[in-house]
Amino acid sequence: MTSSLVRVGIIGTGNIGADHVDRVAHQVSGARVEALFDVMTDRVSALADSVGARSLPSARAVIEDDAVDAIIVASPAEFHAELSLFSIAAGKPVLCEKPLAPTNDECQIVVDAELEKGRRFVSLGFMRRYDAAYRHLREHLDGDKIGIPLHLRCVHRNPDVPPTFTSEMSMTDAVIHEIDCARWLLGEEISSIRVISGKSTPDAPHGLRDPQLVIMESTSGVLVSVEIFVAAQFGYDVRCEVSGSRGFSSMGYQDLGDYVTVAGRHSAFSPNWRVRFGEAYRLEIQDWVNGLAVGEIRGANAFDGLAATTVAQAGVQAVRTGDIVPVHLPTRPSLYD
Ligand code: ISE
Repeated sequence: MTSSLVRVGIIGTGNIGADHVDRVAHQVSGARVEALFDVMTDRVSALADSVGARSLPSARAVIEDDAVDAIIVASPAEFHAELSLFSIAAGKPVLCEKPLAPTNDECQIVVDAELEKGRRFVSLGFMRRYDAAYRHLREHLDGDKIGIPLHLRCVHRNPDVPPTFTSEMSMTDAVIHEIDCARWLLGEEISSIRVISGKSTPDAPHGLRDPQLVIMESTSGVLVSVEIFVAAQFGYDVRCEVSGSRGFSSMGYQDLGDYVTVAGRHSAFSPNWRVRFGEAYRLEIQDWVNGLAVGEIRGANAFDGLAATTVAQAGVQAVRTGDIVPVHLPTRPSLYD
C-alpha cells in the first residue's frame, strides 16, 4: 500500500456495485474510491465524478492501474473468476461478490492460482457472516449454549424475481447464502442435498417451481432445511433457527420490527436484501479494509467459494433429478485453515 488510504478500484456499478461505491466513499474509514469500470459508460462516468474517482476503459485497466491497491468485483457472476484471476496475477487483494464462479472448475482455478502464489488474495462477499443476528446465532453455537446443533431450519423469501429466473437459479443465486451460512455456523461441510417442490405460487414466473424445500446434511449428520421462496410478494424475509440437543437459538423471528396499531399487528419487512443486509455489507467492507491495512486477507475465502458453488451445483442436479445428490469436495488445502 503506497498511500495511507486503501485506494479501491470497483468493477461493476449496477445495484450492488453502486452501493459499494457509496460505502467505500462515505460509509467506511481507511479507504477511498480510486477507479471504476462498468460497461454502461454513461452511468459509470457520473458515478465516478460524484466520488472524485476515475472511470477507466476496461476492468483490466482498473486492476492493473498503479494507483489502485485493491479491487472490488461486483460484475455479473460469469466474470467473477476471470477478474479474481487478473487481480491475483497483479498481486492485488480482491473482494469478489458471490458466487466465486458459476462452475466448480472455475472456482478450482482461482484456488489453484492462490496456491501457486502461496498466499490468499480473495475475500468472498458472503456478507451474512457480518450480520449481527447471524453472529449471535454463531456465538450461541460456539459458546455451547444450546448443546450440539442438530437441525438448521432456514427461510429465504424474496418479494419477486425477474421473469427469466429458474428453479435452478434459486439454488445458485439464493440458497448459496444458506449453504455458506450452514458451513460457517456448523464448521462442517455439506455432504448431500435434495430439493423437493410442491405446489407453486401463481405469482412465480412461468416454469419456476416456487417455493422449493431444500434438505442438506452436513458431514456429521446435522440437517439443514431451507424454504426458498423467491416470488413471496410481501417483502424480503430471512430466518434461521438452530435446534440443539439442549435448546434452540433463532434469528429473523423476533427481530422483524413488529408494531401494533388500532388496525392490528404489523411486521416491517425489508423490501430487499440490499436493505436487510446493508449494515452487514458495510461491516464486511470495513473489515476487509482494516485487514488490508495490517496485511491480512479477511472474510470468506476462495475455498469457501469453491465449497459453496460445489453444493449449489449439486443442488441444481437435485432440482433436475429429484435425487439425493452427494457433494464431492476436494480436501481443503492448509492455506485455508
Ligand atoms: C441475491 O442475488 C442475493 O445475493 C441476496 O443476498 C439473496 O438474498 C437474494 O435471494 C438473491 O437474489
